[in-house]
Amino acid sequence: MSDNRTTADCIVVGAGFGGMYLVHRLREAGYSVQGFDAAGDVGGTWYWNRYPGARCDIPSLLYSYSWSDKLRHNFRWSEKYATQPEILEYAQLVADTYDLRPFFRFSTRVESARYDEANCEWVVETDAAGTWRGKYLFLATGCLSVPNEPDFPGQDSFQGDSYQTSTWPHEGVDFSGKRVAVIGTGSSAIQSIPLIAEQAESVHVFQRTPNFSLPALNGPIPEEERQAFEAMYEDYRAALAAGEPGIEMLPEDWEPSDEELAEHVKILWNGGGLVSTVQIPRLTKDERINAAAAEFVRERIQDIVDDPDTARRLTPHGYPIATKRACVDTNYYQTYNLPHVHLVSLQEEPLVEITPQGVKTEAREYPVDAIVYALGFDAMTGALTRINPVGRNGLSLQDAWAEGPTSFLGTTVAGFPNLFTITGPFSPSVIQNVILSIEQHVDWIMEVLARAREAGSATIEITREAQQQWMDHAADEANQTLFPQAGSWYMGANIAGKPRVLMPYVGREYKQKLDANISEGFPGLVFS
Ligand code: NA7
Repeated sequence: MSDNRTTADCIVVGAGFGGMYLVHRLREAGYSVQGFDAAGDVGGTWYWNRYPGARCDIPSLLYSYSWSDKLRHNFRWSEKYATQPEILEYAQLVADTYDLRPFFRFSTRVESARYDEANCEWVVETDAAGTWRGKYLFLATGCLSVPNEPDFPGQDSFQGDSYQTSTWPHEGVDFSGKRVAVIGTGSSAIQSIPLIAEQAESVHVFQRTPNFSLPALNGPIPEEERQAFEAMYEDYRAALAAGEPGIEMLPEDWEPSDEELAEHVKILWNGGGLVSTVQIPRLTKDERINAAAAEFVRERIQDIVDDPDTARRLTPHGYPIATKRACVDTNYYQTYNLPHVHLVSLQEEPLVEITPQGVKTEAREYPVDAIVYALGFDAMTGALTRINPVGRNGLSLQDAWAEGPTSFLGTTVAGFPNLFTITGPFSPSVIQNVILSIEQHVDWIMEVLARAREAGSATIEITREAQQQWMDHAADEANQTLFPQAGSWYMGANIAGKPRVLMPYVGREYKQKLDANISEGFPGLVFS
């Protein structure tokens, strides 16, 4: 927009799938909207994560908005698990179809935000568009948007090229003839290593914790599968609306014999990826079920990897499967059978420093031409605490969250009136299809705003009591699971000093609770 406005009813931070759907709905409801994103265009995490092999780990047909038939009919996912360029293309189609770009300022970072209590509005400082004021502030900043920056001794002395998977060069990288080190073995590394290995002269992978990875069995979507999905689409949408997962499931109280269990966990190898983990009832709750699934994957690793020592080091132990997000790969374990690909276990030889020539562990120095850091993200709260909104009585979010995040439903925080988070902590967010999580939050927020508009309210705020009740309930649900046993980014364990708490809400009936909150007249929310 080329006007000189510096106010809007609604300020939206983030032009990923959360921000785009929200802006669309806000506009439709007649609010004035100003969005900001530090990226040069829409796409959120898919704008930045351009590393080789970057893909969705949810089937593409499901990783799509369910609110627009127009988009569904105008976009054809080509593969079962879509590539980053294709997902970005989809995001661009969303922006084009609903004319969303004029409502965003790109290449503009929101640096801070403060609630002006006297005027009941948020004051937002940006790096490229000055100061903005808005009645409502929406942080659609994504769960995986703030990179865990490398901080190794000596890293600035490295004379080769350094890359981060999460901020990959737009022009791509050619590793032909290069000796490459990859540090990290999360999803980003597991997706990129097989492709880097296709080009590089040698690859050394520095692994701190082995991950469980499931085969994607990726490929073009067969026409009959596409048609079958179309045929059941309305049922699928109805299931989601009712708060059901919309995928085939066994009953939650399934009590298999050991033989039945051993047979059923084989679905982890059928290409369903994360969906297949959900199709094993109580996988993240029941030790016996989890152990059988974990053992099945361990055996597959032993089958695939030729060198027994490499297989042993690749085999995850010490935490239940799926309590760190399982990875979905194409030829990851197979890649270690290539003679020029080597696995270095940082548990056996801890990393000491980066030298001008390469990577030095306690055992030896590995000379390389390029280092790829695949270290993950300050997940779920990182983007929120970096903006660090200051709410009532001058309390900042960082201070409010010093002992760990707080939230009601993952959408709003006590002490921060008129502020909403999309896929915030204590909502399912990354535990379910995140596009679905986004839609649930935006839809709930629109109901809340409608109520405020009807009542002529200046502020919307959750009470501390209601927030505490939700947090207690979320903790209860978390404690019935195996998730707290893993040092995962779900638990904040990948970032030094971050409070350890299971951030995604893992109860089963989240959508039902959102719906009940609406139908019961928003208990806990104060409209004044
Ligand atoms: P992840 O899954 O957080 O993986 C990061 C990896 O980097 C993981 O193997 C970490 O080991 C490793 N790491 C982090 N810090 C270090 C240091 N200091 N030294 C050595 N190794 C380190 O991030 P991704 O980007 O791969 O994937 C994130 C999500 O994106 C993924 O779950 C999908 O949802 C998509 P650790 O396990 O912490 O020992």
